Amino acid sequence: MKKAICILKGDGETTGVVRFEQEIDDGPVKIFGTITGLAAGNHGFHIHQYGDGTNGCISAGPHFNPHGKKHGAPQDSERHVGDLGNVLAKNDVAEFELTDSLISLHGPHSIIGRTVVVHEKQDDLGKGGNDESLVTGNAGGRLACGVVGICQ
Ligand SMILES: [Cu+2]
Ligand SMILES: [Zn+2]
Repeated sequence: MKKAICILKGDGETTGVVRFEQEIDDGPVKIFGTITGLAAGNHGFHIHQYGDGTNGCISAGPHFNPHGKKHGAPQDSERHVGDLGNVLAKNDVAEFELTDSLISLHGPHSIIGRTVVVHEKQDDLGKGGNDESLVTGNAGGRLACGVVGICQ
């Protein structure tokens, strides 16, 4: 079993802890955690390319996209590897458990050393009808982020 963890922080109130578990090497990754300080509703949730925080969450760069695809929903074949969809907040808090079969904790799709970002707005999953939708899902600002680290 491989495990990883990410602590989310930003300029505002938003903080969180996200855990990743991969039972078998090329198997699905379970993603679960809690993020607080979020307005009620959906918030875009992605793996961004770089683990660079020199200029806050902005230096994490674009969505992790090793195959040069367009932005999409987690269940789409046309998606960035880093596209994990949305997390839903109720009463300031998002508690979630997702499973993804494209990200990995090793190999070419490894997210270790890359950045998790939670966004201000809902990710439209590439269905927004404009160019930006196919790049970022129109998810808006970056509320909090953190680098994915190896966990015991
Ligand atoms: Cu993002
Ligand atoms: Zn994307």
